[in-house]
Amino acid sequence: MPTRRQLISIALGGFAAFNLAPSALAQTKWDLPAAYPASNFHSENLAQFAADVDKATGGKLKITVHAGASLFKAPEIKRAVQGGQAQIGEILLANFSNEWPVYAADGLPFLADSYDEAAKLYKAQKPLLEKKLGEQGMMLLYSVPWPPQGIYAKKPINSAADLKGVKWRAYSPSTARIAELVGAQPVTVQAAELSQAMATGVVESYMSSGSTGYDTKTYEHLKFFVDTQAWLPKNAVIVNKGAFDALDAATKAALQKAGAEAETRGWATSRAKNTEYLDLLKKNGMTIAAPTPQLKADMKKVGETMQKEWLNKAGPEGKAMLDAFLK
Ligand code: PCA
Repeated sequence: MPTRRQLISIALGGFAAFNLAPSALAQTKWDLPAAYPASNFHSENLAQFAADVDKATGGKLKITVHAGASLFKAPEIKRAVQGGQAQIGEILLANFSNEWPVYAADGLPFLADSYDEAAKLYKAQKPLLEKKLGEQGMMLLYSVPWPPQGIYAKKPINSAADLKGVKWRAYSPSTARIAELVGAQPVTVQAAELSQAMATGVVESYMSSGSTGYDTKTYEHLKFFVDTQAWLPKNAVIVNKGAFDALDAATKAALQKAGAEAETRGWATSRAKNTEYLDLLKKNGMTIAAPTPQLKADMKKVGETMQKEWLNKAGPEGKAMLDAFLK
């Protein structure tokens, strides 16, 4: 006859074995497609986020970051997450303005043109982003801005007239619209193909951050950067809701905590690296200039036109968001 103590230990042993087996098997693997190179600060932040999740869940949730548009091209990532081909992904919100203008509120020139303004805009935009993504079967995990956008060109740009007829790379509907308004020739090229497009002469000008200028070695092709600080578009990390719901409570909490930390870290890094990138461009032979008063006035007009157009498309929902931001 086993003693009472032995019985308890058998029972506990059985319980432990029963409990261990499924949790040892329960490793979940997620793919995270991202559009920018592994060395980009957004991608580095994603790598840190994935490592944090791994650590916090004791290896239960493994997220593989596929940087450089290696799994899906930038405009395809949102649909991939929505359809569950990827459980989580990083998108550029401004890419989706044709789907829903509010996604691209941060892509409007001179609406929010500093980190503080961008944070304020995010606050007004966030509840709407969460609602819309929710309706589409997804969740917003976090969002981080690119550094402020300036103009890369082959020659000094002193006014909008200097951009007439210039081959202009757009990454979003709004950057294409800017080209139309200044009389440049827009061609949509995502960051992953930008170096190639400059090398072959398809692109001789574009607007983006110092970050993308540095990532793509723009200094090898274009020598001028006008630091217009026109807007700060955001990347967003989105999650498929079904994939999230399949996680246990502790894993869900770990994911959300790591996401919140990645957001705080990302904003700080973006801010800190902005001047670093401009210094690196200078070191590599680029001329960095502040916009002339004429260019400023011209671009301000472009911004006003685009805000009007945006409001017409965004409707009452967009107006309410804008009012909340401007308050
Ligand atoms: N870099 C991305 C989007 C905004 C930015 O700064 C790009 O140029 O594609």
